[in-house]
Amino acid sequence: TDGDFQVDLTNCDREPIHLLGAIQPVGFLLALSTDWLIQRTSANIADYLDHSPETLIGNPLSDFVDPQLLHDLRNRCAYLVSSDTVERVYGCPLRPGHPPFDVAIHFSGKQIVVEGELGSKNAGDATGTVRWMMARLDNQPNLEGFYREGARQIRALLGYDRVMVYKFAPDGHGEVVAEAAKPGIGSFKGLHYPASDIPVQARALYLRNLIRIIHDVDGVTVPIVPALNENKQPLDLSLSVLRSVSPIHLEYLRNMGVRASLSISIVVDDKLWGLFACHHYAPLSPSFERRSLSELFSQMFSLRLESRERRELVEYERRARDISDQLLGAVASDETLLNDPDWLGDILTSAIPADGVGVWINGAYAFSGTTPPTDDFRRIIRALNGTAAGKVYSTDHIGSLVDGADAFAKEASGLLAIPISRSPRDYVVLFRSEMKESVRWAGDPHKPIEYGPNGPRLTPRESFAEWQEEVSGRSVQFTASQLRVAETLRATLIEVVLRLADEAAAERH
Ligand code: BLA
Repeated sequence: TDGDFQVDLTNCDREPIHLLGAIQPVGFLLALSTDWLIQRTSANIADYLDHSPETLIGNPLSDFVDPQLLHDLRNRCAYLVSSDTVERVYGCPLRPGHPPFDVAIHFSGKQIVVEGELGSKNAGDATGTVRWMMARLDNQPNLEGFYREGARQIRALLGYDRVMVYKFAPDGHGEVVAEAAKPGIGSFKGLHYPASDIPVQARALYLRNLIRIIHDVDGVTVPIVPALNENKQPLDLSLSVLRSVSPIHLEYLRNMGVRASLSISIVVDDKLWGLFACHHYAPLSPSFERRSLSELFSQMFSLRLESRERRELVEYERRARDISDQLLGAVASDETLLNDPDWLGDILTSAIPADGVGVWINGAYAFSGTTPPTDDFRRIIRALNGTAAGKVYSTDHIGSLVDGADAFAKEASGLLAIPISRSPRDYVVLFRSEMKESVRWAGDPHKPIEYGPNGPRLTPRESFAEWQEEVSGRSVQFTASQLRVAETLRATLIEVVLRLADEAAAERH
């Protein structure tokens, strides 16, 4: 059963991170029936309600809290419209004369889950804050500035030492594309991390629950009692705001020297585009209200990102059409250009980033940039002839197309082939080098490594070694939009080739 599951480094993807049965020690949790009878509590509940779990369980919540709070909570329940909503009440004392608390409420199955933490000073003019944050974002002329401003705004709001914008690639690995950090702590910008650093069930959860906080990686977690209900089920903590996190992940953060973290999902087109990832080198607990503001900001950031990315794509494809017109125009006035792989390579890679270009026309070949050896190029061409005719073909793993691709993987691991005639087929092929050659990583090989109780795999350097395995023989993928551009270029090149063939035929007669 889930309760017996032992997590280790080989089964990360199966750790039931929503069923760990504990919260972080900065607040309390109550699980109630829909008629507001207490069914479970966090073991520390006496610190908040002056009564032990044994006294509370089975009794109505109304016996133990301020009627005003109960009233507010009942009201909020009406707003729990979807199963993934969490409602919030700020600054409400648990009992008259006690300090104010911030309280979250959501449904977990048929139970009402109430979580509270000591409230803090009101965050001020919340709408004004978000409006100002959005104005700063919208002022940014390009995506790079937009990411950077997003990181800065989150850092200004929450006060973490380091705030990163972490973007997922289609294969699930990620890159730090922007960063705002306290001076003197170095930079992670531009670094890549393996997909396995954030396992699949965590990614799935982060689509439902947009924000998570780790107040202190060394905090002693508080169990929820009873752990199992009468049906032997643990409490599903997917939407909990105090949920304790995987010991494996805590070890990872400790090995990075991080003491507290927070991350907020960036969701574009219903997919997890990336995260705002925040690190602090001491325990840190931004108020619930500020966390909620940062969540709202991230949702607006995501919407803006969606429209910016769409605009950027339109612009990119428009530029690519210009390039294709240029190509047509240039060859029309000087047909020998088509036999010049350097010229062709330059113009094609200005539209589609690649490390090398190979041209195969009428059994003759030419190269520019970093490409596989000639014999391998011939083998690749033969294999390409077995793919669908008249279509652009791409792969990030040439090894799946021909045998023995390991030998030249470093130079060429991925390709995009543009067929430019019918039969026999001629091709222009763009090559991409192996990803592990072309991206950067932090693990400093000169620093001594210290292993934690969960072993070396969780240090950045060892994690990188693992990642090198995962991406061995693979290039950065060609995107859908790059494939569309390649189709445009194919149509242009075919037009050129056909025209040249016609002219050659005319000359012969
Ligand atoms: C979760 N891993 C995470 C999270 C991040 C990362 C951001 C989200 C939780 C959080 O906010 O801290 C990874 N953090 C990174 C990366 C950077 C960073 C890449 O700052 C780069 C700068 N992790 C492993 C392995 C396992 C693993 C091998 O490396 C599994 C055995 C597990 N990571 C793991 C789990 C979670 C996680 C289980 C979910 C934690 C939770 O939400 O409960």
